[in-house]
Order: sequence, then structure tokens, then C-alpha cells
Amino acid sequence: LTLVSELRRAIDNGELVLHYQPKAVMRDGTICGVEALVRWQHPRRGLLAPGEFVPAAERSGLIEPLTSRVLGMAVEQCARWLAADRRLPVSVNVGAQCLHNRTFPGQVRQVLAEQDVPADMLTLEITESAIIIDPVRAGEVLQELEEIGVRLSIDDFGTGYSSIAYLRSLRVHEMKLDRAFVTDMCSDYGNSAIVRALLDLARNFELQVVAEGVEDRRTWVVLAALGCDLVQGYYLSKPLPPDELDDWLGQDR
Ligand code: G
Ligand code: G
Ligand code: MN
Ligand code: NA
Repeated sequence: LTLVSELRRAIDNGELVLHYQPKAVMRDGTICGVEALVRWQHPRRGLLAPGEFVPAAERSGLIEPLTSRVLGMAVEQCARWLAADRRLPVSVNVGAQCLHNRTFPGQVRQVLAEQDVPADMLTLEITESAIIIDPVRAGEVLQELEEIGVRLSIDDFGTGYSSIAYLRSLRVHEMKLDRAFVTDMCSDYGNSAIVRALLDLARNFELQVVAEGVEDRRTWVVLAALGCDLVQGYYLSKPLPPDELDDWLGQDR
């Protein structure tokens, strides 16, 4: 059985699970949301990381059913938290093809309505390389998503075939600084220069900035001083299954 045919079944069989990595406000450490990150609980091979199957899904047309499934699970979890009086906005990574599918915004609208989750509790993370495939079509889909009221975030900013010009026409709310620039910025001048330039760019476009890959306190402090808004990274927490995240949130928060 090939990975792709196994994955096709796995999506329907409920073998995909989500872990959630918290994000915090840099200034005071308040938890302000979570990113849903998919894993595959494979019956024989154990828990597989997205790097082991998301690229194959992108190539084989399975990324759309995978994204639908992830979206449904993430919004359902968000509703569960809301029912427990916990307001925890969720971010979902959206595969490239979804941004070019005119039925995708309707799916998003329907999932939110079914779970009775306000649209602004959902952030869709998109990549620059996804937009570049067909910028006109992607722009139309993103416009429709914006009208629904979900938040849009550009993931891995600066690593793809960036066109800063897109920031003018796309109404995105958030920019995620890729961990490739962030993790070692305190010891790598080039990365620190890139981070400062991106923060400046984000400020001018009034985008909220999330620094990914913050692994130590020093990097957190430096980024906060540079005016970065939000932090996500191992220093705060690695991605956790929902029950472990609940325990973690309950500890001192
Ligand atoms: O959790 P991890 O660091 O292994 O994730 C690796 C990559 O997989 C990340 O860049 C992330 O964007 C991607 N990824 C994680 N979950 C999803 C998902 O649900 N959908 C898509 N399309 N990509 C995901
Ligand atoms: O969607 P994106 O590519 O941004 O996914 C983020 C990925 O980065 C997650 O799969 C997560 O496991 C990983 N990650 C999150 N925080 C850190 C960190 O502080 N250091 C490193 N090396 N990886 C991280
Ligand atoms: Mn992401
Ligand atoms: Na990223």
C-alpha cells in the first residue's frame, strides 16, 4: 500500500490528530491563541509528523480533504473550549490548492456555522508560495474569506517567493516570522537584520507579528524590545495534544 492510498483512508478513518501550540503576547505572556498542527496516528508506524505526509498530500490532491478534516477538527475543538469558557482562537494551516478552490470559503463558512464559532476565532495561515501559483484566483478566494470575517496570516514570511507587493492588495492581519530567521537571531547578524526589516514592514502595514521558533528567554526579550507582538516557540511550549494543553493552561495561567 502506498503512503498516498493509506493517507486517503486515514483522513476518513479519523487517524489524523491535532496538536496545538500556544501563542502568547510578548509583553506580558498572556496566552492569546493556538496553532493547530496535524499528525497522523498511523496504525503501524506510530505518530507521523506533517513533514512525513503533508508534502505527499500536496502533490496527490489529498491536501484538500486533509485541510477540510483539519479545519473541522480545529473549529470543533475551539467550540469545546468556548463551551468550557475558554476563549482560545485557533490557527489552521491552509494548503496551497485550497486557496485556489472557489468552494473553500463556503466550506469555512459552513464549519463555523455548524459549530457556532464566531469567524474571528479562526485564523487561516497561508504561505506566499501558495499565493504565487495563481495570484488573481488566490486573491479572489482570500477576499471572500475576509468577508466571512476569519483572520488571515502569512506563514513563513520571507522564505517563499515573496512579493511584498501582495501586502498592498491582500488584506491580511498577521505576519509570522519564520523560525529560520528567529531562532538564532541573537547570534546571527544577518537574521537579526532580516527580523528588524520585517518588523518594520509589518508595522507600516499595521500587521500583527508572531515570532516563531523562540527557544530562549533572551530572544523573547530582544524581540519584545523590537516591538514584536506575539511569540510562539519551544520556550513557551511545544505543540501539545488538547488534554495536555488544558493541563498546561491550568497550571499557572
Ligand atoms: O509540527 P511541525 O513542525 O512538524 O510542522 C511542519 C510543517 O507542517 C509546518 O510548516 C506546518 O505549516 C505544516 N503543517 C502542520 N499542520 C498542517 C496542516 O494541518 N495543514 C497543512 N497544510 N500543513 C500543516
Ligand atoms: O506552520 P509552521 O511551518 O510555522 O509550523 C511550525 C512548526 O515549527 C511546528 O511544526 C512546530 O513543531 C515547529 N516549532 C514550533 N516552535 C518551534 C521552536 O521553537 N523551535 C523549532 N525548532 N521548531 C519549532
Ligand atoms: Mn503555520
Ligand atoms: Na512558519
